[in-house]
Amino acid sequence: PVEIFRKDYQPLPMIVSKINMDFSIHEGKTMVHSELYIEGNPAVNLADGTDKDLVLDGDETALKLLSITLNEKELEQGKDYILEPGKLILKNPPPKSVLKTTVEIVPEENTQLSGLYKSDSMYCTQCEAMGFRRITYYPDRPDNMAVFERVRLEASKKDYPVLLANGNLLEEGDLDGDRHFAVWSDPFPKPSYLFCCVAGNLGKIADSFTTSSGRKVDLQLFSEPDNVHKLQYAMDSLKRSMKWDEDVYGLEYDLDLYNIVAVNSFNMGAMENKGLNVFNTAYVLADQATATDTDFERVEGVIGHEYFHNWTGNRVTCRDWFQLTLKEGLTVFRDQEFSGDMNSKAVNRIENVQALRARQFAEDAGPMSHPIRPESYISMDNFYTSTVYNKGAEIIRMYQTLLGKDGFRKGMDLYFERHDGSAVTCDDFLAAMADANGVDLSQFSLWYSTPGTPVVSYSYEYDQPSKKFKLTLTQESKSESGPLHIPISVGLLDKNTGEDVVPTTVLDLKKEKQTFEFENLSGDVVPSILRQFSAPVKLVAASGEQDEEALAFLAARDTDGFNKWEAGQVLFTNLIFQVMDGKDKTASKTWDFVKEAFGRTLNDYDSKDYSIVAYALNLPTESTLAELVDVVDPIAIHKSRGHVKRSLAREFHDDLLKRYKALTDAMSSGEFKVDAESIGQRRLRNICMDYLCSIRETPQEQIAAAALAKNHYESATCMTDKVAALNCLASMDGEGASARDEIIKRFYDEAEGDALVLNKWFSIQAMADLPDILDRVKALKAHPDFTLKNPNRCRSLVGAFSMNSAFHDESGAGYRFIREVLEELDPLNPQISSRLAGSLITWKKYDEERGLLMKTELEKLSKLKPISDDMFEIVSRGLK
Ligand code: HT7
Ligand code: ZN
Repeated sequence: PVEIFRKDYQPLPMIVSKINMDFSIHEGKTMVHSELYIEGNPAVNLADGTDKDLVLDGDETALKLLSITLNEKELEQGKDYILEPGKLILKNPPPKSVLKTTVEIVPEENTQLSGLYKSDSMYCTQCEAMGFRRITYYPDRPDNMAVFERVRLEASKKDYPVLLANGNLLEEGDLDGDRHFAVWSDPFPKPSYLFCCVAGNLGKIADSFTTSSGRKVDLQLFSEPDNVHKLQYAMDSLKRSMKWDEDVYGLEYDLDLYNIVAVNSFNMGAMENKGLNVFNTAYVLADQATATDTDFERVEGVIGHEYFHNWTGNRVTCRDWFQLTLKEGLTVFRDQEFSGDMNSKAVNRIENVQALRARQFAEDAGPMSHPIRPESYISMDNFYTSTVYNKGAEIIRMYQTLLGKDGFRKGMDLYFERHDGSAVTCDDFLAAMADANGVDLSQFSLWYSTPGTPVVSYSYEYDQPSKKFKLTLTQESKSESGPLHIPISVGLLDKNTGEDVVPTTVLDLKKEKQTFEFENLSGDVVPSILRQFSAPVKLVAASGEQDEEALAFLAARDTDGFNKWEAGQVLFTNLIFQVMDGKDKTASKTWDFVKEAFGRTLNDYDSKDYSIVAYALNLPTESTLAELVDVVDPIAIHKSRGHVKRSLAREFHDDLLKRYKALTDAMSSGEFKVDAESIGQRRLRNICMDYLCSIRETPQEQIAAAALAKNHYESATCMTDKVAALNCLASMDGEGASARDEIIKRFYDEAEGDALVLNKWFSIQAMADLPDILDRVKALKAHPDFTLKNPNRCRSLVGAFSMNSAFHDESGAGYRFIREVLEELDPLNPQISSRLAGSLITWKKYDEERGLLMKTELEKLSKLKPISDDMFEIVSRGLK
């Protein structure tokens, strides 16, 4: 395996400026004919006489080269061109040449799902990051932007009546026998990773959107015919996204047609191919019977994300793959803002920060830690990470926090003005932001090169005589070029009245240690620091202990929705760790603070922001808790979190039941809606049920819990409630076992083979809290509906189990099981196997015995022969 470095970037001396393609699809064999129009790169001045070779990428394991000509002359291998592993080097072609190649590929055998492959009965492509080289020989890098002038597809009309590619349809027609063809043309120059074509038997829904300048855009969403009725929410989300981008950024869609295709087998969430997005079915299909509220939320977010890429990614793309965050961080930020505007901003922020802490902070604390703009990679597919995406989005959010919304918009306008139609770098983005606002962002640029999560510690004092409040902030990071520029949003609340006496103010923390003074205060205050989570840092008290009285105050009164929630979470966290340390919680002041906050929130019937109430009652997740300790004992975390949950459930049993019943009554007559209020009501009612079902120590309690959850399931009118009930039941044992088994079976039967519902059935069982869970997971792996070939199915069982605390059973059996699965999976789909291997590489975070067991399995994996580059990279980093 070869390591590629950012510092080695060189522009291409020769580029392809135009390409025509012809796909002739036959069962078991597809012929791809390509015509590449080659010219000297105008941006590169080489001295006369210097050889200008054209290096074409081509994966020899996928391509069989049948013919190659240059300007209609057949080429000789060794003389005119050289074939190397992964490359075809064309020796010094004259400028303005036309290279024609014909290759044979076998999509039916493509289990990697990169290039042209078959997902059930449909052919589709996935080219990002380096899939195009598995379709034809080509400079498969994002700085080669070409016009795909004619893309002709030909296939059986009966089996593949729909033929799609990027851009606009030029021609279509019938051919001899059962065959037909379509020719597509995309006027916008694009890199090869945005190429797409699809051939299938598809149903569709169609609609249109009229842009602000009055152009009508046709919108078509395709899926297997049986799923067409689940496409409407995605269509509505697409229209909302188009409107939002016009309203917020003044960005209009540019083609006359926008197509989306849903496919079952897909490695990631979706792909923003120009004018022809491809979506994992899990992120586009949704209806009341099969999708949870979280699924609906995700569909809206991912539809928005891929649509927003049309400008941030497609019109302006990345010069090289090290710049991936240029398009991904920015587009995640845009989709987060869109979702916040469509739903609740506070809920959205809480959910995004929870995800960041659970996944990105964990990644940054392990061997895969890298800056948002990585310095090197072996397999680029391994760098589609939470760091590049989610931390990248936080960096973009910080620009907006520092420059204000108007300043940020000015920067975006200048970015498009300067770079529309080109492939650029993160430095270009930063320069546009700086120049548009006349500010120096050189210190801020360190965020692009600094790995790890910075720690910001705080201390403060109020000086009564001078009525001054002093806040001292200190930063610690892995930056090798001095301190970072960190925006810290702060508000001050009057200690007596709870009023915001100093509204949210952005402090520029630029030095290692800085003191900020607030003057003319009328009395003592409580600071609310890092409001809205204004920077991706860990905030700690310099003294090592947070003032719990202040936290309780903020949990009750902070005007910043995020910090109000956060204060409660810190109290929960403190209590869980006290229990883990064997402290008697009833003797602890923290327990009193937690009880007070929990009871007040639960019994707040005035607030209609049900989701916020629900999140305030929810304990921090096990992965969030794991992030906070130096040595992780997942089983101990699981136990003490469970203990706190049960204690709260017992303490507030009657209140929980009352709230549960009140919500049941309030919701009983309403029709199903996916709006903030309805989602919030379901979320809160399901949390009440979850707490109530956690009380099951005695046989009577087990019977009561099972009855509640079973009744919840039986009266459910939507998937959200069914899943919530099954989640509770799946972990029931003793007297609850028969209800558990009955509902597990019913859920399966009611799924009627629906792939997305079956994924839930697998994952809920894989995450259950049962003593024999590993045997159950092994049995599920042998289930006829299980296959390693479908990434969603694989994630729903194997991925879900790797997040169950039982994965870390001290026998090491969980680790062994994952390693065995990965050995089977790696030859089939390295992108998925290497991702799942992430569950073993964090061994240094665990106690010595566990760590050793994990490391042993990693060592076995490293000896896998053959081993994919993807897996090799993850395992070697994990063993370093
Ligand atoms: N830009 C897309 C990335 C993607 C991808 C990358 C590697 C392998 C398979 C993939 N499928 C999609 C998704 C996005 O961020 O919008
Ligand atoms: Zn993206």
